[in-house]
Amino acid sequence: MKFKNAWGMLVAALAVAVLSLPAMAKPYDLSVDYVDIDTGKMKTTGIGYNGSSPGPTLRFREGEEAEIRVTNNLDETTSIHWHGLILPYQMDGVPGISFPGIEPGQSFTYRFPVQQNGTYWFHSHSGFQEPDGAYGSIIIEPKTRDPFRYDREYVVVLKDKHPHSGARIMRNLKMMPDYYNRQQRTLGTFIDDAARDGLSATLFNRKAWGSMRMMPTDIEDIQGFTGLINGKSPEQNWTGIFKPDERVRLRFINASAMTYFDVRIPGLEMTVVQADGNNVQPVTVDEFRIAVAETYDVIVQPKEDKAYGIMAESMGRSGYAFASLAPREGMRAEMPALRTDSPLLTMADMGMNMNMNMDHANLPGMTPNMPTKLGMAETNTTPDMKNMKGMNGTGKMGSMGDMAQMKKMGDMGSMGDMAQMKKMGDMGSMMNMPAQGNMANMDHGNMPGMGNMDPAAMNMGTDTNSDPFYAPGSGLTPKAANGGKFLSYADLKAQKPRYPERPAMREITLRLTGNMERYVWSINGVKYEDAEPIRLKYGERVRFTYVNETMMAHPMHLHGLWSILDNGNGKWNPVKHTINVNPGTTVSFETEVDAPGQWAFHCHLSYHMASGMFRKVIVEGGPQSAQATGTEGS
Ligand SMILES: [Cu+2]
Repeated sequence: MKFKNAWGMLVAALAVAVLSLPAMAKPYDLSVDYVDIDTGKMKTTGIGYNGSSPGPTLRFREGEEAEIRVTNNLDETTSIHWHGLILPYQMDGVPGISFPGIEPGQSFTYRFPVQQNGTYWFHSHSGFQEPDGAYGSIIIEPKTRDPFRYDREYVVVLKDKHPHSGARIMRNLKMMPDYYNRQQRTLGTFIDDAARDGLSATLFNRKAWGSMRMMPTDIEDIQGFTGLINGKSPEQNWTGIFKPDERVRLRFINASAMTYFDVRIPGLEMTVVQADGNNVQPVTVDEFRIAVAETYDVIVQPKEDKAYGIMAESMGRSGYAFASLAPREGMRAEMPALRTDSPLLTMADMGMNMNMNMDHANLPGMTPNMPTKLGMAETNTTPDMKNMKGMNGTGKMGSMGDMAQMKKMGDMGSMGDMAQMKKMGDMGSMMNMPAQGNMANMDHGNMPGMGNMDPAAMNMGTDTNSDPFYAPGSGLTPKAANGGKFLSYADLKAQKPRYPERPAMREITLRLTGNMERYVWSINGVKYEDAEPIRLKYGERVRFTYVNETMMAHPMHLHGLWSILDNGNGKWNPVKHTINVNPGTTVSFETEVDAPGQWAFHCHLSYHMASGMFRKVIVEGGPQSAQATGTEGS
């Protein structure tokens, strides 16, 4: 009897022990290898996992203990960061912050408890291995059921594969920041703009861009890539199979180095159920924009026995990825026409607002008499313009880096000499100018005429901006291709709040800054190597506010701690790992400082991160066992 009792107790104790011990996940072995990347048109050597790029999809279940052994077959140091996973900082995979990295020929075993569920991804945090192909996906099954139904699922990983290696791209950008920006505006577009917006507005715009040393097309600083879905180019047509009426969960991951994609599936609505691994209250959209490093899970229900296209155009329209959802293998969806309405940055994206006082004195070529709308004559004169070499003979009006060149533009606008105008491809006749006398009168020295400018001509407030996460009048504000619903950050509401709501104890403002001329990207004007770490205290709640002073969107990623995006939904504010901050906007998030150690915090655009838009965050205090020890790295 006594024995039986003791035995019973032992069994019970064992059961408790077993229950409280996390189950071991199937251990993974990942080798980091040089791999061939073949997109059909482009064959390059890149970096991948287990012999391929992208690497495999790793599957875990919430509550398990993950074990992943990584073996470095490269001839340089490597690392893997588990993007969006909450884990001990020593397992976070950032060389110099979490650990020293994995030397060639060496292995490192990552072990961590899996404390969450959803769609995530992993990538190298060393050099430019990630743009070179070192990325893969992670699916974590929830402990209990998901609050939505689906019959099958696919990971859909987006990538902007460039023929140049990441290291080469970085060198070229440092030498010439517009090296890969091929959508240079030309004299032809200048004429078009003048016709549409008025010459004065166009001149003003060009001058302003010139002085910022940017172009209104600087939406994507790396063009010339091939968009990949699950490693396949549009021609290679990755295909996900479905049976009509099935609910298909698509786990979109943007593993791009630099590219935001606008994603749609013509003929299907998409119900967004998760963002950055956290379930959100379902919202049905026609299209969504996915910033670099973000994930969105959507559910679609194709009903017809036909192929549907997954279309992902880059935000700047310089590239695209395409794949099919089809009832059978070998089917290819019809690809929709590429949108040619390449967005142009506006004054709003410079953080300028037309209501602000601008420096009028320096604006060349405008007078109160200047008509703001020069009626454009029939377009058949346009081809002539293509032959124009540009005012200064460079044939590169578009690059317009400096004021000297701008002056010449101003001269063109003022055009006291109509003969010169004639030489320039007969602009006079193209531009239906009311009277040549008006032109002759123009005085470019001073500019009292700004007040007369038609704001609409400046792309300011022309369309009703329904997305509060873009500057009013921004050229980047997306529109759905079918005129329907485009997802906004404002639509994201947490399915279940992860943290109780409480006020933040302090606020840290981070200005996102850059100098495009030298291709330096920074935070508060200071690049990583010159910056002090940001210090947080374990247990506090901190509000971070980004002020984007650059004209590019930056996907900001804080490691180790969740970013609770303040999108005005209070306790339902969505919880993310990557927060996109558009040009000319201010975005806040709060974080519960619940993970001790030291963490990376950076823009996820590879070349912005590498050129200084990066900070180390040190969480002071917290459980002794997990405290930060090293001061390695800056
Ligand atoms: Cu950036």
